[in-house]
Amino acid sequence: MSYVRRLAVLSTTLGLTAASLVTAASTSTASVARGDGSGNAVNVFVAGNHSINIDAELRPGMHKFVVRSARDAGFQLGMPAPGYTKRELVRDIVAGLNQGKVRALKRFEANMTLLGGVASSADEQATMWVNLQRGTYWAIDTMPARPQASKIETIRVSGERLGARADAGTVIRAVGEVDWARRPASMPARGKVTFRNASTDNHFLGLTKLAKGKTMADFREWIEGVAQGVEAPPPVNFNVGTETGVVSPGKSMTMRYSLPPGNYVMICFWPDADMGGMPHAFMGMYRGIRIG
Ligand SMILES: [Cu+2]
Repeated sequence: MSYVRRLAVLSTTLGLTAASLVTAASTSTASVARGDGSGNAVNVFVAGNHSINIDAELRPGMHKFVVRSARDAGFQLGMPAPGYTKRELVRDIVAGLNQGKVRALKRFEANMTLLGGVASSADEQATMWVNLQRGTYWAIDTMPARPQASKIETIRVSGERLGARADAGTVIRAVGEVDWARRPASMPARGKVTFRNASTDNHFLGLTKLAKGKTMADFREWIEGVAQGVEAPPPVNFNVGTETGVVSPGKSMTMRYSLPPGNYVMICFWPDADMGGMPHAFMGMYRGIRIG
């Protein structure tokens, strides 16, 4: 299950109470980085038992991660703070993200710099580009609700910087605390999308398709209701869409995507530690975007 679906399910079943919705009011400009669009290819395989096969040594610079998996997987890259252990990470994921314990969520966010990720399946590989600085990183499959420390792979990034760059494609930015930049209003049905987190909180970019005949007004009504504990069928199809992994403030990632044309909702369900774990979507972190 993807982040969007898992966190949407979690959000709508926990019966979290919502504060009033915040309206996005910010501007941005889309930009495209120059480059050959390739990057240095790193092949990743996520096994059925969630262990990750990836180069343990990489050089700094732009890397293209080609992720294949034996089944549905959520490849995520992060950089741990010095002293933070994989066991602590697992404990904080279980308590913070799955059980909604705010102290664990805060510990997780204080100790992990998140560099993004991609969802893949047995039928469909995923491709992402991330610019890595020197340091120690962890790669994890976020699919299991209870990950194992032994399945988290360590990657050391050192040595001379590689020169490669990558095309950014469509650039989507998170701004403020829990806002999407107002532009772009549309993006192609396939290509590359860069999620740039220019905000102060962790976020992921979820794109989910509005059901036939449904509008953003329907979506707003639904999510405001859900935030108040009102159960109703969503006006979106959570099975049609895509999402990035989680990206920390000041970081960005790029991924390849291909989606059926239509009207989509850009959304983030990441829990807000300062709001008792309330999903960002309940705080207004959604807006419409035309795809195709
Ligand atoms: Cu968010």
